Amino acid sequence: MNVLVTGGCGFIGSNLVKYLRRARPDWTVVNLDALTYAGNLENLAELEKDPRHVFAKGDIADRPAVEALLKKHQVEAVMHLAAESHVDRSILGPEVFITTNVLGTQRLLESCKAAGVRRFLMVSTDEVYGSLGPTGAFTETSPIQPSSPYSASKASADLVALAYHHTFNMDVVVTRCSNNYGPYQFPEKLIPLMVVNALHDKPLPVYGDGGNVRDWLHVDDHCQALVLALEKGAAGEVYNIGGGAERRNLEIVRGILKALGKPESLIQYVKDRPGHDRRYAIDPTRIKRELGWSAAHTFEQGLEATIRWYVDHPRWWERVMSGAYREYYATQYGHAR
Ligand code: NAD
Ligand code: TDX
Repeated sequence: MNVLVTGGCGFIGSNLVKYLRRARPDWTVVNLDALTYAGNLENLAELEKDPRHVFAKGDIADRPAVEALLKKHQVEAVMHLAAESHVDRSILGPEVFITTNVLGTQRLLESCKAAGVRRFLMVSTDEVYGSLGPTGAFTETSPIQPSSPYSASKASADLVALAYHHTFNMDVVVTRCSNNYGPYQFPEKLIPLMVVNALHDKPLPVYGDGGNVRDWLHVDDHCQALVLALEKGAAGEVYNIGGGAERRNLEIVRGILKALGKPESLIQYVKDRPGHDRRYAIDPTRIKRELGWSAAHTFEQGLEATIRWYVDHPRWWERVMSGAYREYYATQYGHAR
């Protein structure tokens, strides 16, 4: 099968492209990525000579180019991950979130419709459901109540994708997952930011009282769930994906400091994030029962391996944090394909 992955040079996307090459070696993966600050071709350096990974630099919103790409490679299925993904950035500058996540998704859907793509997997987030109190978990029928410009843009995009199913009979499946962690995550998200700061003996900025809860999912478990949803999910349906690992932010930050042998005095409580959701938790009953998915990683082992990965790859995070290198690398490799 020929599959298009959008955002395949980002954190989850690059892990997904590599996962697909391992788990579905006979598939050709076309990777469409605009290489924003969050996209980095170096994440896929090991696939540079792989004929079954085709990189195309481009914007999901560029209808003629995307339609031509889909037709050229006879793409049968799309796994849509390209997005602006960081909540704090959406508070500082919401517009690009609407442009990329909402308009970009709608244009991509149009291109897929025109090119006759058979299935469209929309990768969404549990943040569309808003915030939970101390108990309970999100199910697929929980109300959509996003709090941030980021989550509102993702909610809009996944509703537009479902509307393309109902209105145009497109075969669309939506997944909504909890917080991912693992290698290659840009050091602006909680876990890699805290690891990198701790390694530099810099303060670790904890928002509010550090009591906010996230439900952590290892990126490889997420990738496995995405492939199952693509292959076996029912058209027009939503599947929640959660790792069953609820942790308070402060617990995680303390765990990172302990693993690195750094003092808790590095923790710095800072002004809370505006509109900060208190708690997320996913009820993954549906994907477990209907698609046979379960998480293989325990959080403690996964976190330890992730911390080790950042300790072992300082050149990766130093480079992705330097824009000049990213530009250079794109010129050397990205445009060559
Ligand atoms: P990321 O920010 O690491 O990567 C996003 C990728 O999309 C980058 O490679 C970027 O270059 C690309 N991109 C951005 N705008 C583009 C455009 N207009 N055209 C083409 N490519 C573009 O994001 P991530 O953390 O890997 O998240 C991937 C997807 O999963 C997103 O849709 C996000 O909303 C969703 N998600 C992420 C998490 C998480 O914990 N990271 C949780 C739930 C859902
Ligand atoms: O410096 C920080 N200090 C801090 O206390 C940062 C960056 C975060 N936090 C807190 C805010 C959240 O409660 O840590 C928690 C996790 O924050 P992020 O890593 O920014 O993730 P979150 O806002 O939960 O969103 C993530 O999960 C859902 C992804 O970024 C989204 O793309 C995904 O949809």
